[in-house]
Amino acid sequence: MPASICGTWEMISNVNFEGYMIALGIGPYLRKIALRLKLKKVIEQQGDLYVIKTVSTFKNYTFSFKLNQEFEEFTQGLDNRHVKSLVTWEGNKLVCVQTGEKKNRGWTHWIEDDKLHLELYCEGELCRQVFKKK
Ligand code: VL7
Repeated sequence: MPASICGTWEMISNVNFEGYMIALGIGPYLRKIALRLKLKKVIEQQGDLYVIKTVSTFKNYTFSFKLNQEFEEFTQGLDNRHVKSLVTWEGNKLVCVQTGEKKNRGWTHWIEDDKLHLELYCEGELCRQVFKKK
């Protein structure tokens, strides 16, 4: 059983968020605001149903999904795209593939040393975020 990713997590590092946002086509003004944010993750799970909230003082993004089931995701308030998302466990990693206009897009969550890790990737850009439990 993978270590639980549930709970409230606070960002402690954020590498190449800028590159990831550029790959998504986010403009310089929004990027500047976004880069200064200390993001929080609030993750809840009931059986195969997950809710991941990305929370900040600027805006929040909530996203709910069932494991192993492709669904439509609208990245409202982020890059505002419609993608088809599929989330699965691959070993100890929670892996999401986001199929749409942007190639090679998705994210991966896992626990390592009591920290929540997140890799966000899009078209060759990789952003690494680490969160500690609140
Ligand atoms: C991760 C933001 C940049 C627009 C606002 C700044 C950000 C945060 O995909 C994500 O998380 C996954 C995995 O945990 C679950 O949905 C969201 C944030 C990526 C991309 C776009 C800059 C504007 C505000 C809400």
